[in-house]
Amino acid sequence: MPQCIFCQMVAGEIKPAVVYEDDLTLAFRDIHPQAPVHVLVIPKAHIANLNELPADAPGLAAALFDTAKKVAALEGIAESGYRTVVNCLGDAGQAVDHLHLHVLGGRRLHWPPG
Ligand code: DGP
Repeated sequence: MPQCIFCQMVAGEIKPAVVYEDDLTLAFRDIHPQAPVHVLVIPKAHIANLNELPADAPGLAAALFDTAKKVAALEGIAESGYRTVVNCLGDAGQAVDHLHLHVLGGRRLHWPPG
């Protein structure tokens, strides 16, 4: 899906600020950070949203969270605390139709979110 901006990043056609990468996932800085640390973790395969994450691919879900943990460690927020968020579809405000996991930290985060 070449028109997907996150797929273009995976393909190397757009170069985000990459924090971590492995065979299954890519992690890069959000262009509109909402916290001192705001990194997006995506599957390299195009999956439009959380509803589309295959039930028979538990390894991919584990890989996304494993990368989020690595990002937190690399960014120095693993011990102070951080939040992971997946926005799914309209009411959640999902703006990019490629599954992504926000990793937010580096400040006190409020609850509930807006
Ligand atoms: P969401 O609302 O969960 O779909 O968040 C999408 C996020 O993607 C939003 O926080 C901004 C980020 N984003 C959108 N376009 C780009 C881009 O071109 N580069 C980067 N690094 N982030 C982007």
